[in-house]
Amino acid sequence: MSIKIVADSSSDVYKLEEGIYESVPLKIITDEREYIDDGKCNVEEMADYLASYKGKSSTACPAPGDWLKAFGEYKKIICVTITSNLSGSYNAALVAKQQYEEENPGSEVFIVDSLSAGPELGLIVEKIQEFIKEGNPFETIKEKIMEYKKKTSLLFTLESLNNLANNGRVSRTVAAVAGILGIRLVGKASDEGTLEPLDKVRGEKKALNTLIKLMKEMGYKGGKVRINHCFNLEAAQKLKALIEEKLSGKDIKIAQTGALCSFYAEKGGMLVGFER
Ligand code: X90
Repeated sequence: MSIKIVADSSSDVYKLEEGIYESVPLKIITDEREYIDDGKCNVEEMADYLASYKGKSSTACPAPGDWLKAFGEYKKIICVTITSNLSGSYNAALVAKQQYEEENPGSEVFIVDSLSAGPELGLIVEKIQEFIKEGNPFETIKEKIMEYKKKTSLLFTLESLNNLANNGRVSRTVAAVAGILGIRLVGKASDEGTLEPLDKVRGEKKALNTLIKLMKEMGYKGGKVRINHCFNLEAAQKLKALIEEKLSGKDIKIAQTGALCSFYAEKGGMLVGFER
């Protein structure tokens, strides 16, 4: 039995080395341009363009048809979406699931609402791949992945929340905190899948130390960490070293955020997904 994993592009996972996987793109839209987050998008060019663009910019989640296309011809599909509290992606996947199962008797689509974004989805996708590789039945994978999800978290540090506020994903009051030069907002994905501010700090060093302190408080014990940064490789590398040194972290990987996460995390932003 082959199982297909499908995730939206908020996961920053565009392909997997092994297994059957497909990423479904979100889009970044301005009055003049449209960027499709398909892993081929030039994120640096997009960031530069947006920095000089004065008009409105927004994003769009996949339509049910986009999910349907990705489901393809598979009998068993596991689908991972960005938090349903900030995007319509989950609902679109749900509509696609109903249609797919109706049109393909015997098929099943299981949807995981990550209640998160970026590297926490990455961890979930990786784990599903692992469960499939181990030869677990579909039913077992469904149970195991929901258990796993309870033990993963997302922390972030953001230098600007302009795009989040302009698109109604965070209140103006929260966004204003990071509007002051040099101030970063440190927060987490809440249990409801919203942005929960935890601290405001000045400077990179303070931000990194705060992340370390929070990871410890949240129960990190040396498990997997995935750091996705928006043009801030140096800080990501420093964070990795700190996690290794202070929290005995071992399996830590660094990646650049894709188009959707880069749009919202903005330059300097960092997303940290980890196992508790
Ligand atoms: O449907 C759409 O158009 C997409 C909307 C996405 C809005 C949120 C994206 C967040 C990206 C920013 C920091 C991490 C926040 C995590 C909160 C759960 C990453």
